Amino acid sequence: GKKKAWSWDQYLGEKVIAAPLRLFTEAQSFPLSRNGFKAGMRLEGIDPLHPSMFCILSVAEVIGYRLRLHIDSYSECYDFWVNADSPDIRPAGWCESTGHQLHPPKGYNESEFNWEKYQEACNAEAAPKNLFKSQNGTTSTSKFQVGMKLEAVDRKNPCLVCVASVADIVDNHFLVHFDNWDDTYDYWCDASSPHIHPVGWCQDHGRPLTAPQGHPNPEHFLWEEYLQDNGSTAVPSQAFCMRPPHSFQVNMKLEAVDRRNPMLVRVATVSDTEDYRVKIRFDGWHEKFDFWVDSDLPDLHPVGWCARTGHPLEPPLS
Ligand code: MLZ
Repeated sequence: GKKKAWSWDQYLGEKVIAAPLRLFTEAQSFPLSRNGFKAGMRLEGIDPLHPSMFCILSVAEVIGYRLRLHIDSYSECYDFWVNADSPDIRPAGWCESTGHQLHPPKGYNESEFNWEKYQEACNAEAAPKNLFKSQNGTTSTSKFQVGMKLEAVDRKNPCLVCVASVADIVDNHFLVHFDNWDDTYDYWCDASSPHIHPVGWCQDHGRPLTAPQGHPNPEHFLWEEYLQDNGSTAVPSQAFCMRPPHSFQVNMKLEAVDRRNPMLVRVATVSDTEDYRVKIRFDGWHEKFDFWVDSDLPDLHPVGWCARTGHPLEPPLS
């Protein structure tokens, strides 16, 4: 007989429960608009491997509400996927109008880069401004200022809390940079992030604080001395407003991007939880492939997201 297509409707039941919509962030939930981006359009955006850098990107592929972006003049191996409402992408001219440095493609001079000439040279159009989501967050960053110091989790080495600075601010997000390290550890977050703490937090919580790289006396790092030597100030502690833990529970079903092949979205299950993280298992996969992610990762979606946005969904392995 003919095999019926896989569907959530048949898969869900008394013991197979979809994670409720209210557990997801706005960026994870069903989008309110269509994805208007088209292959070939040019834009500006953050290089995910160097979060401090804004580059020229082209839309390489559009699937449903997702985009594969290419960093112009670099290898396709650096291409990456985002949702169409990502805060990490901006229209042509955004860097100039917000005082951010734009890193032009190889072969172009930073000071001479001109969008109009570039579009002509590539015979490509810039993505129209109305395709970008206007970013209107609820958490205020007004107490965070560029140069201020804080203590932050190194998300590549999550057991380390390190001396860090606010390196950039865009809308309600800011860039966390680790003092004397390169920008590959940097990340963007808002004031509600569980990964950032005020100066003195480690001491108050009996945790070791990792000093800046090359600090002369890393075992005896003193904030007071460091702030004075650098003429810098601490982010005021009232600026931090850590969000409450998520409410995902083990066994809840959802849709999640495959990290190894990020063009794919798979049927997935929450296999374990922590306050601010969930462990993801792709249905039918061995538990050894489980992986932890922050619960607000924009690559997690409610059941039905693929169907709603016109994206293929990879059914469970059987
Ligand atoms: N083992 C790593 C740790 C780097 C920690 C950086 N923290 C911002 C290394 O030494 O390269």
